[in-house]
Amino acid sequence: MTGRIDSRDEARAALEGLLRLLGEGLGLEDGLEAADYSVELLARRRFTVHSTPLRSGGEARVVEARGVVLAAAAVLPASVMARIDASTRERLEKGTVLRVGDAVEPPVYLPRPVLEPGDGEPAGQKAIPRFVTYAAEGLPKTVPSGAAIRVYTPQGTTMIDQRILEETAEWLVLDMHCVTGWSVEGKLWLAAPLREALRLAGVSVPWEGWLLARSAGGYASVVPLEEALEHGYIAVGLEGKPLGRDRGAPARLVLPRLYGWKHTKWLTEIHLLEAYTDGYWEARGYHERGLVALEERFKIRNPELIEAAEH
Ligand SMILES: Nc1nc2c(c(=O)[nH]1)N[C@H]1C(S)=C(S)[C@@H](COP(=O)(O)O)O[C@H]1N2
Ligand SMILES: [Mo]
Repeated sequence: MTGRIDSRDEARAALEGLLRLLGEGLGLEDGLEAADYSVELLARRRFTVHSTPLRSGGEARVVEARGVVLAAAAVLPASVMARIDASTRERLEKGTVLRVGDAVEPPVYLPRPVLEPGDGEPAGQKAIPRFVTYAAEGLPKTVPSGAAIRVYTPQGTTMIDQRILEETAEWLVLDMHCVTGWSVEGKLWLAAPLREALRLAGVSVPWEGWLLARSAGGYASVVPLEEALEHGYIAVGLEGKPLGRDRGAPARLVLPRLYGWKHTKWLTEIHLLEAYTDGYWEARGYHERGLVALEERFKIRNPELIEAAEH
C-alpha cells in the first residue's frame, strides 16, 4: 500500500457498524445514535481514537492506525448492557467489540524480547522533562500523611502500612511511559518492591492471577500478578522528597515496564484476584497487560498487525 491514507471514513464506518450491531441486539437504534463524533490523536499521531458519546449513556470508540481498525469498544451503562440478547453477545465476544467489565479472551502474549533499561526510547514514545498530571477521578482535596493500603486476598484481608513501605523502600531509577506518547525517564523514586511489601503484610502470594489496584477516588488498574511481583513497586518518594499530592501521595504503583495508566496513584486498595477483571482504562479498550516493549496499547490486536496489513 502506498500514499496517504485518510482513514476517517473507514473509522466512521467501523464506529457505525459497532453501533448498528449493538442497536440490533438492543432494539434500541435511536438510543445508540452517535451524538457528537470526535477524533483524538495519540502517541505522536500514530493512533487515532474515534469516539462518540451515546444518547443511551456511555461511549463508543474505535481505535485505528493508518486505516486499520485495532480495537472497537463500547462502554455502556449496566442497565443497557443487561438488555443485549444472546446472539449479539456472542458476536461481541468474537473479538472486534469488547464488553464492559471483562476481557474478550485471556490476553495473548507475543514472545518477543523485552526492553532493558538503557535501550533508548521505546517505539512511539518521546522523552519530556516533567510529569503530566493525570487524575481521571479528580485530584484529591486532602491526602493522608501515611499510607494505609488494604490488601484483599482469597485468604483474607490485611494491610500494607507506611512502616512496611519505609522498611522495604529503596531509591531506584525508574521510567514512566504514558500510552499517549510521553515518557519521563530516569527519575529517582523511593520505591518498595511489591513482593516484599506483600510478604511483610503476611500475604502468601500466589504466582498466577491478577493484581487490581484502586485509588481513594475510585480509579483502578489491573496488572498480571507475575509482572507486579517481579517488576512492580509501591512508591512513596520522588527525587529526594516524599511523593507530592499530584504524583499520588502518600503511595502509588510504579510498574516501569508497563504503560503509565497501570501506575495507580493515591493507592488505597490492592486486590489479588484469580480471574481477570477490567480497571478504568481497560474497560475503555486499553490492553490487559500494557507492556511498553511490545506496544501493548490496546486490546485485541497489536501494532505488528498494522505492518502485516501494509504488505
Ligand atoms: N488514581 C489515578 N492514578 C493514575 C491515573 C489516574 O487518572 N488516576 N492516571 C494514570 C496515567 S494514564 C498515567 S500516564 C500516570 C501519570 O502519572 P503522573 O500523573 O504522576 O504523571 O498516572 C496513572 N495513575
Ligand atoms: Mo497515561
